[in-house]
Amino acid sequence: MIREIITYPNKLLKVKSKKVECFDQEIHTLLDDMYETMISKNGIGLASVQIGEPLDILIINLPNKDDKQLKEDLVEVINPKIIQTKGTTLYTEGCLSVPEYYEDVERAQWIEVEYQDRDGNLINCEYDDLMAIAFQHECDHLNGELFIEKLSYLKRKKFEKEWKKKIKGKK
Ligand code: Y12
Ligand code: CO
Repeated sequence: MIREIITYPNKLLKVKSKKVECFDQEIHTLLDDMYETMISKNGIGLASVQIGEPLDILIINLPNKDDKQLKEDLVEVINPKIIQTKGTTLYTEGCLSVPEYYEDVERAQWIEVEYQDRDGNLINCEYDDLMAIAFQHECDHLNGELFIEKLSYLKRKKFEKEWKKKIKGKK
């Protein structure tokens, strides 16, 4: 089922997500809903809190070398931990909860992570470049943080002014 995506400045986006303890059908349905919702909005990453479920769950589905976004490349991540990071990289990020806004953010270029899959199996792996960026962006959601919080003071001020104007125009 396609669910509604919560957008900034909804306070739920600031909530710290909770650890998943039970890997049951409810979690599987939530993961399926997240995938359908993300694809329906042309997204490549989504955290469950963005559809109103503050749980430690995120999904990432990057396009492949042929620019095709295949479901077989979908990564479902539950209870993630970033264990180690290396280097830095700059990327112009976007977020389905902050639609039509993109800005450069600096993050680690390489990460070692640990998480569980939909059946509770423990996974340990390493990611770099876009996958590492997406993973860090989505983990921030689980901590109640958005990429706009990483902007400089002046960029954030400009964003807030533009965003208020945009929201007002939609009322
Ligand atoms: C690198 C950086 C950040 C991420 C996090 C995941 N971000 C997204 O999936 C962003 C998607 C997005 C899609 C949009 O298109 C539509 O909504 C149709 C979009 O444009 C508009 O809102 C008009 C903005 C963001 C992963 C990797
Ligand atoms: Co986001």
